[in-house]
Amino acid sequence: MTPVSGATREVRNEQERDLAFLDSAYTVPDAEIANLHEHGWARLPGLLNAEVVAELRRRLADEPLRPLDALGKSYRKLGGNTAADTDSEPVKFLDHELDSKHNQNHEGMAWRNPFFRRVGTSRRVAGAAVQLMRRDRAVFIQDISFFKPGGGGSPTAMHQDYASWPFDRKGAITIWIALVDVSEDMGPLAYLEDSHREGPLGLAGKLDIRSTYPHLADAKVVAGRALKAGDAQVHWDLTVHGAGPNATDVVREAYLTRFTGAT
Ligand SMILES: O=C(O)CCC(=O)C(=O)O
Repeated sequence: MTPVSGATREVRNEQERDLAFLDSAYTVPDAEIANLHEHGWARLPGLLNAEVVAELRRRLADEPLRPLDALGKSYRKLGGNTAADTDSEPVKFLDHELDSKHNQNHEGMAWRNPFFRRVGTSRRVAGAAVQLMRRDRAVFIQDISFFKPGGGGSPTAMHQDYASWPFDRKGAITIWIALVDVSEDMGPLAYLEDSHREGPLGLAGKLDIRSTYPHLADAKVVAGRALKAGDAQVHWDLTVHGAGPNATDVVREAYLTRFTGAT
């Protein structure tokens, strides 16, 4: 057994005290629960405190980034002809490999690292999830980060999560937690209101799903407002969501946890 010095023990005790916040309850306002069920999204201001946010950022910095070849090919159309127009340039698509400003992710930390598991399954975070889902129990699926680079980080195209993480039933939620103060020009997460009432719309990649389903062009874009570090937003697996570009020089850091229903 490795001996632990008094100073080391003191630092550990300090960290434990900071993380004890994770054992505190977060009471989700009824209006936010109702908004999730009626309109597909909710706000959780102050879900995490500064100490937990700082520890998440510190630990994420030690985690490997998800490799590019783990990402689905993406299909934002860059230009070229249409299928009917064979004389002009062939159609070209932008994929993650060609987009130096794409979102960067760390994935599945809680499956291998007890610190992230503690956050994801904490009373604070998982307790909020069950209130939001109006369930007694929920199953923690995974955690993932979304870091949007500064200096023109690419937008996140409007999409549903369901196609990327399909289950035998709908009804999973994502809790998207800001790890830095996010201004409106950094690409905070936005939603198409009421879009959770759509069925599964399929994989969108980098293509805005509204271009495949033109009726969604009329849907109201909601949220997408400034957030403080530790504030969170929530959406269903069928809620269409995306984010604008990051026009600032600061990386837009977000940490996400997903939960699905348990019978
Ligand atoms: O943070 C982003 O830009 C995208 C996040 C996302 O797609 C999600 O929350 O499922």
